[in-house]
Amino acid sequence: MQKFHSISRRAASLLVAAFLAGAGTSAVSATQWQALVGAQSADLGNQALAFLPNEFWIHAGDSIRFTFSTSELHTVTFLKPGQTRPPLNSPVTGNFVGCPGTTADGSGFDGSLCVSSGPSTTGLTYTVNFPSANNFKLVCLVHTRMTGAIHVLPLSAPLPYDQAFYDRQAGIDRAGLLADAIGLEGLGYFDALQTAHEVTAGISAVLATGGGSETTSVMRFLGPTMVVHVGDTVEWTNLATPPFHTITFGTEPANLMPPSPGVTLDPDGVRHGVVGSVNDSVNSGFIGAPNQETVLQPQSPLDFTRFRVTFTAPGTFNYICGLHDVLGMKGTVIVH
Ligand SMILES: [Cu+2]
Repeated sequence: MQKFHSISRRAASLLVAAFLAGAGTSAVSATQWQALVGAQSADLGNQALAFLPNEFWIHAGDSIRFTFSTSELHTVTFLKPGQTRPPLNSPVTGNFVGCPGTTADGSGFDGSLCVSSGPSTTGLTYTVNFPSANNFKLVCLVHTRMTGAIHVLPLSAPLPYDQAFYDRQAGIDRAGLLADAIGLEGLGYFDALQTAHEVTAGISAVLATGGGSETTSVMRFLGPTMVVHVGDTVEWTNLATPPFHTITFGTEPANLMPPSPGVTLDPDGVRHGVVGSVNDSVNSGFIGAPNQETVLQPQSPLDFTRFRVTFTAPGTFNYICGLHDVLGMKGTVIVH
């Protein structure tokens, strides 16, 4: 009797131990990590187009909750490896393209099906789960030079960093990118001073971490207040690598990408418009330097980086960047 008691007690304690061990393992896995999407200055003019941080090492079964933090639009997107990057909006409908489309908050990504949020701003979050081990590329469909890397490791692998480390990384990156933007503002202003009647239409710089690229961008028209005479021509130059900007007078067209009818090309290839009344609607189209040279790809054409406007009547002419006026990217030309 005594002996039986001790065997059953030992069996019972072994059972309890096995149960506790089992419970321990499942409790260990599934962590929700936190990341920020973008950062901005108080006046919204300087934007960090970056995932903060833009590299994670996590376990299979974990998830990442992305918190959108800017008035500038961004997406959280995981394309399938090799999937063609879609345009942000359909040139036909103007609607967001995406995977196509968006996927539900909390979707799982394992590389077999694209996962994407819609274009989002401050206050929205988007969570992605990672059920299986692999290394994945994170992109934003609004900004080409804004990427990241998610390393999903098997449960048995130790993780190199904790959330506190990622928060510090995000803070350092955020501060660095916004500080760089202040430096770029000075450069953009200085550049505009080099020639008469010149405005810098945004300036940016692309940087990188081990996880991918990030862009710091000044979403402002920089340069002295533009006061000119009837017949004078003002020139805008976009010093940003992305993003695009526009110079838009009057009514904003539904599709900002092409220049408005009546805009011609100067012999040096620069788009040129004429404004003769405050009721005139003239749009530069997308101005910027998106094309990068890529080995084994056809050489890309020269970019439309500038826009010129001749003013044929006196008045005060307000204009906007049709893409970033929500961030305060606006200007005025006074013509005497
Ligand atoms: Cu973005």
